Amino acid sequence: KPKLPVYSMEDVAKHTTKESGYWLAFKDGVYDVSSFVENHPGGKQILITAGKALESCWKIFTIHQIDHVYEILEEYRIGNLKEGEREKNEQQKMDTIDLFQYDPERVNEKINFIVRSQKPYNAETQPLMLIEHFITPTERFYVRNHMHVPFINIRDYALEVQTSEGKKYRLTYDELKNEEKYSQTTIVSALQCAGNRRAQMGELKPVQGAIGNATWTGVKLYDVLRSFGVLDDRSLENGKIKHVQFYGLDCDASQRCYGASVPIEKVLDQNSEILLVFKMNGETLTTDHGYPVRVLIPGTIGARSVKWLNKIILSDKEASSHWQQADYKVLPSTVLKPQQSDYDLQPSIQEGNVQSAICQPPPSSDSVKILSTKSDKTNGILTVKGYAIGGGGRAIQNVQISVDNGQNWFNVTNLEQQKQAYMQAWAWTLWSYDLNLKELELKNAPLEIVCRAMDIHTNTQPDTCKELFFWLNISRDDAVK
Ligand code: MTE
Ligand code: MO
Repeated sequence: KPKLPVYSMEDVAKHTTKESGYWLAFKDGVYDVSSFVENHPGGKQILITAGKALESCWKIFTIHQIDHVYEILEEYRIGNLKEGEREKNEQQKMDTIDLFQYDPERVNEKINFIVRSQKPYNAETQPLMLIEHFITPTERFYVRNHMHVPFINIRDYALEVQTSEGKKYRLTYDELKNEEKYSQTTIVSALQCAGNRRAQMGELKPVQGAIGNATWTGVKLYDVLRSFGVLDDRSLENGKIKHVQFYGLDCDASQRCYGASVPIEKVLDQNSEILLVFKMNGETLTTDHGYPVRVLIPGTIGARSVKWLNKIILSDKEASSHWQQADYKVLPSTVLKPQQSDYDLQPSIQEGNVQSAICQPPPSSDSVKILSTKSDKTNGILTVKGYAIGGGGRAIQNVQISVDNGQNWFNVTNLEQQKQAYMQAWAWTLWSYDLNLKELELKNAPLEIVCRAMDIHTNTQPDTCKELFFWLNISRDDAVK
């Protein structure tokens, strides 16, 4: 034991900021790791432990990493831990660690977000608010986090690109935004969780989700990969690159990080407009939406648009993550007790399907039920509003509504759509229809209002979302909560 000042855990706990220095305790030592954190990009992970004892973080750092850290630590020793505190730390284990300490403060809760869970944070926009704006304001845009928000020091941030041969390249935030290096693209695109229309599907199985439509600015993934020369014809031809994997900085206790992948064909397709995004609605990405950089894969389910992007890996395999391998798959409804092999047989969901929903009046389930129209204050006019979106850039061709739960249909003529190129209709369609209840002579009859949409390839929605989402696996989400 070196001759050094003696500190208590109370002293250690006071050093959790840049100003006071980052201290931590381990075994019988006290360490000031400030300069380690400043100088080593990988060192930032250790900040989770600032003011704490490493022992209480066993679950975050694997034993291997602890050993590694221990070797480096001795250089940063500033003191000895007070008698008896070491034993207490060893008993304490996980209690003091809050993985969610870097989650941002959230103001949107004040504007009536529906918060499905706090840790991890999952919130969605109320239906009535959703259709108020064609471009969803960022503070109203749904947030879907599977884990905690990671700690990011922008000065250390660099995106890693790994080739199929394992060769690694790095790209800093400034390089990515340098317009002399990469030209920037801005698109309007909806982002939709595969579990959108959660309430409806929730009747079958509780899934979370939501949708929003925003402006995204970034550089084309294709351009970035090309700039590193990693998409050479030889690797493409010999099948070494079949998928592009993305991993976030949000990782669980065993350092398994959120990840997803898309087929290489999608990335090579010049129409696909996959972006490495750093701006949303004209502003720097917010923490919850993936600051500093996220992927946006327009027309594809939200799960593939990885936030807090850390690594891009070119591979002959899909991402190894749970979210690619088991979550976000649709099994045939005939599978009653799904086994892993059932998931293995099914492809991961990529492009979205045709989708539409009623937001006004607020839906109770798949439909809007109005039991009596007798005492309505609408002068006989009931305005029904909602959104529609096609997957893979396929524009919405028409939307229809029915007041008798799908027996008779009216064509919705009032569609708000953005002009977008063929197969690049990433934005949603907002629609509204004035139902003339008097004309319909339905004054006393209960109404069951439903909607449906068709895309330009005449794909339509199934009658209910039952078939489609019955086996959308959500086991991981349950486990996290
Ligand atoms: N990326 C990371 N790193 N971690 C996540 O939990 N969630 C995904 C995707 N990207 C997620 C992620 C899912 S399921 C969706 S629907 C979208 O991000 C949600 O994006 P948003 O929170 O910006 O609306
Ligand atoms: Mo999602």
